[in-house]
Amino acid sequence: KGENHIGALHDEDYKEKYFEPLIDHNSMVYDVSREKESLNGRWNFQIDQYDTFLRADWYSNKKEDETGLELPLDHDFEQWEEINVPACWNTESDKYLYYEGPAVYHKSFKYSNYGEDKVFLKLGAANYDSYIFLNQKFVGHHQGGSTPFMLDITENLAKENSLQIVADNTRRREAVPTKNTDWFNYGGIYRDVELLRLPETYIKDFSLALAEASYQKMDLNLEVAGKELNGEAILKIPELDLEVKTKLENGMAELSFAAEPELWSPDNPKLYQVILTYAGDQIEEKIGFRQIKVEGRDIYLNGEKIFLKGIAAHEESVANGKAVTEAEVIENIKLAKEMNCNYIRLAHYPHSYKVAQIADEMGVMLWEEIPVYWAIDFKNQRTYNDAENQLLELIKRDINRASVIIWSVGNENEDTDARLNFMSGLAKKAKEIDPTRLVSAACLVDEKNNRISDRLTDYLDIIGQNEYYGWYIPDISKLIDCMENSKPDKPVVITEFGAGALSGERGTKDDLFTEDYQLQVYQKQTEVLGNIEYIKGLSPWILFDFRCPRRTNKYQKGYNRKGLLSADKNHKKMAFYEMQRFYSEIE
Ligand code: GCB
Repeated sequence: KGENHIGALHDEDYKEKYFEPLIDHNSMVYDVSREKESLNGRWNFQIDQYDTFLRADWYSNKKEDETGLELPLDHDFEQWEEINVPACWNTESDKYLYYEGPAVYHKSFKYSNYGEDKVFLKLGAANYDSYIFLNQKFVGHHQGGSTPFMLDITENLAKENSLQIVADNTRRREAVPTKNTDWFNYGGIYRDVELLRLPETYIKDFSLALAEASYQKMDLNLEVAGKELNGEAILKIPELDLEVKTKLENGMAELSFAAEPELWSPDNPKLYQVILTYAGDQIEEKIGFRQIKVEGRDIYLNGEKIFLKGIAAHEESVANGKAVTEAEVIENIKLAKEMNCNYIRLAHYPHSYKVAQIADEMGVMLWEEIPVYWAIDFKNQRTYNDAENQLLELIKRDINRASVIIWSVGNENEDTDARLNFMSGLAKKAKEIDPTRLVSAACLVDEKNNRISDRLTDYLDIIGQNEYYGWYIPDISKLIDCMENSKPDKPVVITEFGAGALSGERGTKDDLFTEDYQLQVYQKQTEVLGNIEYIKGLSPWILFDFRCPRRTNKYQKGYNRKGLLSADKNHKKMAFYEMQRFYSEIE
């Protein structure tokens, strides 16, 4: 904009005016198994509390006025301190632990063309708003703190490149999630930053899954972009001796063909190497095939009734905050398996793409969720658009992961008309885009009538039900009444129950925040829930303790202590073994 170099803009709408439009799911290129170049590493970093980078055009890096006289710049990208990318700034230095707001990242990189036609910049995730500037130009703004996004930077690239990203984790009323949540608001670019080079014509998107209600047929959906939109695509699955061809029309193709793969399940996480070729472009990826469906009050995996033996988990580690490593993901899945789980609820926002990839390999089913959490601004159309975009970015990312069986459109929202409209819209969207999975949401108990009842459940395949009998509702005998008062016409998965316990803290069965109290709640919960016919799964709250500024008593000290393990995962609480026992005995 350039009209005000000191950034004393009198117009507080500067973001909407100058830093739109938004980058959305339409700009994503399916990239899970594609080779990319990493821009991870050390970046220059500066907290920018007053948003001066955006207000005062720091990105233009204008060093002289029109007459050639030197301007007094308030920034010096190359001289700023260095920080790791990906990482949460909170865990990088104590001085950033509680910082919320804009911060600027700077990186220089070289580029030369190797014959590619297009180059995309990809961010795995940055919380919550990201503003991207390349070589003194604004190139895009993305909203949403946990989903990946891409932008075509082909036209902006030079031999020597100067890249700045403003990551702003300010909590906002109209955002998704909104201001108030029960987890820690980490900041920064906390997943990979990468470059993707593509040929003139490239595969933009594809999904491959068993056709509805069939074990002998697969459906391929394919979208290509670029110059050649009417050519022929070839799909090979060498292990099945399979090769099929399909002709594209205007860049799109849908194909059904005969194929009888061995089925993916937690006990047999079979994956096939799939090779998709179009024009000069090729994708090779490991994909599993399975059927998940609901009939009456049952959930079927590959035609067999299943019980979801689960546990809920946040994406967090003491060392890395939300920037969890592959080793930490593997450790979490191993812990769940040790508890005899076949399923994990990834609460309350999209976790790293690594989780679904590793879950495919290790054999565990997943619930994936978007952060439509608590009191969202349900009447706001922009909020809806943001939520839907996060949902679509997540679905596009994980569409070919057999481990993902459920899309959740939110958690614990009051049953109002505006909320029903908003969340049923999301549920319908998920069904429309992806008929191969189930849709759910974690609902609240109707406390007045003490029963399971929520208008949203009409739009869900599985009723996700949170309940805290024995904790927020101390009288645990009400749990039986609640279950008996309810007549759900669908399977119910108890998406949360739990109790807080400081690791190692002992006491009587009545002493809150002790492991003994927590154990007792788990014993009573499993005793009741194990005998309710319509309950087809559990994911107690939660695998390990997690940081949360709302929790300040002497046991909590900034942590939610409902974990079955301590936050450092070094200590298993007694209730861990109760769940382990319960799951080992369930058919
Ligand atoms: C809930 C929320 C979860 C909280 C939990 C608690 O119902 O879904 O995000 O952390 O309760 O501990 O209160």
